[in-house]
Amino acid sequence: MNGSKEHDQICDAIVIGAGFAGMYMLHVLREAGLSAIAFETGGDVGGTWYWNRYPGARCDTESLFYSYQFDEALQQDWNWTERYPAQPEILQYAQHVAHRFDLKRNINFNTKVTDALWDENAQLWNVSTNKGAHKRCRFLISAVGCLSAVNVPDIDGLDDFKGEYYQTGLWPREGVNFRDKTVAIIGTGSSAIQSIPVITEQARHVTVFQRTANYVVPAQNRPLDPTEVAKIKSDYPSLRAKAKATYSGNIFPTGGSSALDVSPEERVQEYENRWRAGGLGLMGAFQDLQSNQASNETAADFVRNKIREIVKDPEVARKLTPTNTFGCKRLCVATNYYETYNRGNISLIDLNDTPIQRITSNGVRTTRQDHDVDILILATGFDAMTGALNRINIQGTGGEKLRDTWRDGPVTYLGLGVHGFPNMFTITGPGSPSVLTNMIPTIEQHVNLIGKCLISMSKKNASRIEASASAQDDWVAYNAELANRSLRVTCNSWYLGANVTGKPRVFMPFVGGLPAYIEKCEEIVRDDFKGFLIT
Ligand code: NA7
Repeated sequence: MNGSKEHDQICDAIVIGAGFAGMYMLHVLREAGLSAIAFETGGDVGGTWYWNRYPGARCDTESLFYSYQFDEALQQDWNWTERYPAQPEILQYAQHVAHRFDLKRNINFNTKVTDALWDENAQLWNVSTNKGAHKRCRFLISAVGCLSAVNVPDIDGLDDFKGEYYQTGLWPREGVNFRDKTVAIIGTGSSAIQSIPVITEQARHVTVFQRTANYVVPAQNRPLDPTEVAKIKSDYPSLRAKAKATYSGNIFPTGGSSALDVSPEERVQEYENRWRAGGLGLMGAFQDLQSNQASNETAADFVRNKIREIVKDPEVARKLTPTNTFGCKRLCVATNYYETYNRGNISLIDLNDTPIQRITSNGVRTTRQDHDVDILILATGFDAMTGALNRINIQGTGGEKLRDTWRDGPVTYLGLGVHGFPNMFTITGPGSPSVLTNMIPTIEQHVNLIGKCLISMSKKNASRIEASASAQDDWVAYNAELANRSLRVTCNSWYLGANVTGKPRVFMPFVGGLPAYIEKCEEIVRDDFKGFLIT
């Protein structure tokens, strides 16, 4: 669609982003009879899955649950082929949803929102884009995603490299040919860990530059069996409800209360069962793994032993063995990650022993040697949770900039609204469970709440909503208190912003679990959106 044609029209809502959050938000707004458009930087729908096309990219949540549940016919009709969906299949699903609900007619693709300025007199947001469009709307809804602003680390000489250069989070649509090539990969988070086994199968040699060893569990991915799928689909409502009642919105069996309550043999058997089952379920083996360091150590040791069993070269196994708290950084789920280090065409450089000095025109120079390569890949993650919003010039009442309000870390009420930024909602914003949960159901919960709020406002003829300063302060303090009780604050994770130079160290997602969060949201809805000032 052509944004400039509608220059003077005021729409009810502008949605920033057309990933899974933006698409569903558009649908809900339209169903509520509101006029809405979306702006999307990418050339099509899919959000983070549009950009993260690196080899091996796959979701770490099971496909039958990493999907929308708002429309029964949709969830019955769509057929996933594998236990964990690969990136191309997730994009096909996004396309299917966009066509099924005719969403694309309201989405401006290849268009980045640059500014959003609140006009208190008119009670409207003025939104500008890099295409020169200027639009006004009553409500600004951020669906920018938690992991969408790519983090480019401050490594000297990045621009000097003369070979092929890629970032996992901005992977070229046409793909990359690794045949007979030498490759350097910087980073060992989920993106690297998924892509390294696939790239190593194709390339001549791969050199991995690791700053922190991560815990990696096998996905145990497999094609889905039609009988299993039919069984899940016939029981979808109760399985979805069950998932919603768990800490992370996933369907792993709930573990015992403490890893220390059972014998060492029973404990290891529990870990072994979950390792064999595959995926993130190991995190839920016992309920105190993120609150009791001694319990946590038992899970950490279990994975460390697995690494020593799998990796044949003891020195490589040593380097791959994580020393930090298990699950403190996001647990990585992959296929054949540790096994790949038994191949002859891969080397692992521990940056703690030999730091990178600079990137040269030919490759990576560490304090020990030059590693000349044909292809350099940065798998260095994201400016998570706040980066995408802070890169837009968002100004609320009195011209206050969001990035200034968040200078010392993000502050929100429920991760949904920010004091000083009226009529702005942030889907899965910092302060909500978001990245600690299965994202699509969590997105739906937020979008449904925003939809209810707008319908209620329209019934009351209300035009302005803003998170109250006191409700926001209380929520921020509560979140910080819970986070400080968790072992999750003990390492340099992206949850804390620790991966981005200069970013304030604040635990950004709500750590109290999905059930507690949903209960709080339901309470505020019952209480006429308590904590928000509606006028
Ligand atoms: P992550 O998980 O943030 O991983 C980034 C990796 O890059 C991680 O190993 C970092 O080491 C490393 N890194 C970052 N900056 C540097 C520098 N300057 N030098 C060397 N190494 C560096 O991002 P991913 O894209 O893999 O995954 C993000 C999420 O997407 C993931 O958790 C899933 O939820 C999906 P560090 O650990 O900071 O020492």
